[in-house]
Amino acid sequence: MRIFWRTFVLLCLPILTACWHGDSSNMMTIDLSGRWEFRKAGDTIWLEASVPGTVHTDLYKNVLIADPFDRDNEKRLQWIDKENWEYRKTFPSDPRLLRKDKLILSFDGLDTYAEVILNGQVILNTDNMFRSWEVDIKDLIRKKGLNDLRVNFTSPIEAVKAHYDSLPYHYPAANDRHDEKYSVFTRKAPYHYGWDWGPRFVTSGIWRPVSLVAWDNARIESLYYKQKLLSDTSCILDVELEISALKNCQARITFKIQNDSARVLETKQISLKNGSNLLTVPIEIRNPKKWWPNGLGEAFLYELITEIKIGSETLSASNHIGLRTIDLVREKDQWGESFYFKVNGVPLFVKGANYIPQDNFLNHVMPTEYSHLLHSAREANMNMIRVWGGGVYEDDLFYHLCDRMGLLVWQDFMFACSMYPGNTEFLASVKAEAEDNIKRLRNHPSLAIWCGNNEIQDAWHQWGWQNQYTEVQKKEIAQSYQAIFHELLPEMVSKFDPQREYWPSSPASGTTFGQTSNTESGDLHYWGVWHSRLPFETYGEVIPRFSSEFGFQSFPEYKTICSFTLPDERDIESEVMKAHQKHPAGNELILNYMERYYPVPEDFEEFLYVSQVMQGEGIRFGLEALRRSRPRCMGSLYWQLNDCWPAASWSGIDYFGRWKALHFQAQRAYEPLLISFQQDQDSLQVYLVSDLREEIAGKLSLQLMAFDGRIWYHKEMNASFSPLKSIPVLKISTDDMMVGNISPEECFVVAKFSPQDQIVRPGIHYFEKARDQKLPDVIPEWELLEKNGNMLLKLSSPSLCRQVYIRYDGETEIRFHENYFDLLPNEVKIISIHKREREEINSDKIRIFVLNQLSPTKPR
Ligand code: BMA
Repeated sequence: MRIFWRTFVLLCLPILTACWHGDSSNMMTIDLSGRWEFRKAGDTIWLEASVPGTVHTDLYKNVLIADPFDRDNEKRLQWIDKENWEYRKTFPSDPRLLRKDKLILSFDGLDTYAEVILNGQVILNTDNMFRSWEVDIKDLIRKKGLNDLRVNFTSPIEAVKAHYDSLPYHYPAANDRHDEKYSVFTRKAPYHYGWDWGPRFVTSGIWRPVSLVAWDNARIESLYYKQKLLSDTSCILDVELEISALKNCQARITFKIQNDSARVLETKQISLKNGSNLLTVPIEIRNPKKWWPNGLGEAFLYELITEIKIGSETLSASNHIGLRTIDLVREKDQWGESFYFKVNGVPLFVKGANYIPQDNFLNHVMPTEYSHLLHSAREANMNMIRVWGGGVYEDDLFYHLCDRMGLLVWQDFMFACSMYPGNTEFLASVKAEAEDNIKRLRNHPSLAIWCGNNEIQDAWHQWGWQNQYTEVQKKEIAQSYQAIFHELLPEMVSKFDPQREYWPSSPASGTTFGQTSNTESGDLHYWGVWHSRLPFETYGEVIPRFSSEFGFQSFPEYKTICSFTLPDERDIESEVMKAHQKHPAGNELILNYMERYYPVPEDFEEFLYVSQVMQGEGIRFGLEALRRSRPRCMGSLYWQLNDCWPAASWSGIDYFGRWKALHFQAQRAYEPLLISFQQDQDSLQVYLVSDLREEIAGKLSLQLMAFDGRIWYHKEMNASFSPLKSIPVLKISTDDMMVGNISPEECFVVAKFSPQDQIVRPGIHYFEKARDQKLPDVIPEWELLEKNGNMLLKLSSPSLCRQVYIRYDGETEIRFHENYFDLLPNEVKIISIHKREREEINSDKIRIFVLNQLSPTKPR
């Protein structure tokens, strides 16, 4: 487990959350999170517990179990989810609370089957991790002395087992991806039951904060800024408010822009009646500043304050709002039907990745980790993150950071890779879950689209799931699917967030049940590479309209592996390493592809390195192919951005936040201006791909160079990057270039664009796979430099060095600004080093890997 400091989290969170949570001075909130007690049901001794938290993390903190992520401990901890667990806390009655008219106990999240008892009385039963819950406790709270609050969790397995066993048929379990036998009945994060990149820890616990909330007169239950119109001169927002009032009263409502010296936009008198009040107030922002996704402009946010004055009391709420239009454009064209997002009228090529929860134990994810991960996405030129449907609806902080960083969010509802029941109770639970989360997230400008589920439609129609059922059963299961993803969820989106698009399943070719994915319309998950073992080259052949998943695994770096292994377990096939490789064919597939494309090192650390090089270069090839094919394809979300534990996986950033080769490669492939190559039978085409709105003109120079630096061919021409386009600007026959005695295994092409070489990275093309290249037996020369207190690493080499990986083996956690790059002959590269202040870098601890110099490799 990552080390975590609760005090740090507790100190930071209020500061961070206060920025965007509504608050009102007539309201009083007491946080009941923090220290609780827990025990296994039936035990007599109570132990210390933390809220938010889970049973697993509380057991670990009490030293009752070993670190769940260490070695193969996972398999020894499977008993935890078969038990029932009890939590308790006592708290005094604050007299100021008691004086308020209304007093509510509020749970932001309970995982999952909980019975809540206050002072001996059952006040709540829950069955959905994704919901928030409130109970009026005004009459139950003790006027004097301590209150006794208990939350008893039933095992999520035991809670559904009898029901599961009694059914005449079972819902399809997702092939080899996870064991979800019992999960379909439980509205709980699907990945908790194990996935092909994550362990099985079926948690229970109070996973989000608990508080007491008290108020007089009235409370704002929900606030929705519905954008009616946005032009360069005006933005009209309909503010839809839901206010609970405790009596009939007159009030004055005022809207202000905080970041414009609290300028008042609108103020008016309103009447509230006892009970629930719905009202809509239009407001106008003149000469609005628009919100833009990363790469197209500033992600500008207005802080809007809503105040309601009732007598001498004021209710207030603050929200950060971004003004932008976003449309999903699906129009017939020469390739079928388009599928792209238009933001403020500008067609956006989506660049991003799929996001999974950052930990199996969500209380371990610190604000700094959210920030590091999303900053990393932004640094890699991403503009969209897909919150994948097998995890959770993320924390407010996640969306808040996405708003600030210009990262659009593709938001799945939390359903993945299985069919679900459609009985009334289940549908009611999903309905409440959808309402809670849509209302919570709809004001975020980053939120681009709601999507029903991950892969279920394709799975039902194409993965052979139907074979096991009778016609009647098939009909029944399909009807449940229809009810959830084609009726209930779209209805909820159009009711509570009517301006956002709903897409029933990712992938899909249309919005009708049965429109499975294809390359002509909608989005596609392309798993020909990896799951179907097809070559990386197929990334250049299968061009979807929007690629929402494709990926390839690698191992994390050595330091990460050391965090969960003992020295003698550092072997791909050791039991412990296999316990951290969740895809059944994972190791074999990595090896199989490595044999096809790269030298296969015998040495463990070099093997890890080559696995990352292969993933990075393979996916980069795919990313560039998708960008080259703009506007036919308008999106690339690779699988996957991050990890939930230290393991082999498809991620580009590992569990500790360390960038793998893939993240560096994605950063390059996602740059706004890209020089990219397409090799055909006997020619090479150079593409200039631009995501910018203005034309960039200059000179393109192209050289064919031997690995030792000798130039064999040279060409220069005027060329320009056309706004928002991908244009093949040059086509040369390979015969024309490869004159003389040079063979494809010993040369490459480099294309540079001047005078914009500061913003356009040279494009490099190889004719042969690394496996077959005759790389010179060199390693870069390097030295550490210090400039204005910053540490730099200077590297150079007379000959080409392929995939230079600089590793720091010291204690200090440092990051090289660039890594996993090709060093061109005679190039001098200066890399900045990110480290914490005052920490020393020991040059003896720097180690360099290159494909040129691997220790003995496996014979072919
Ligand atoms: C995708 C995802 C996940 C899975 C990944 C790798 O389809 O939706 O279900 O982890 O493939 O197999």
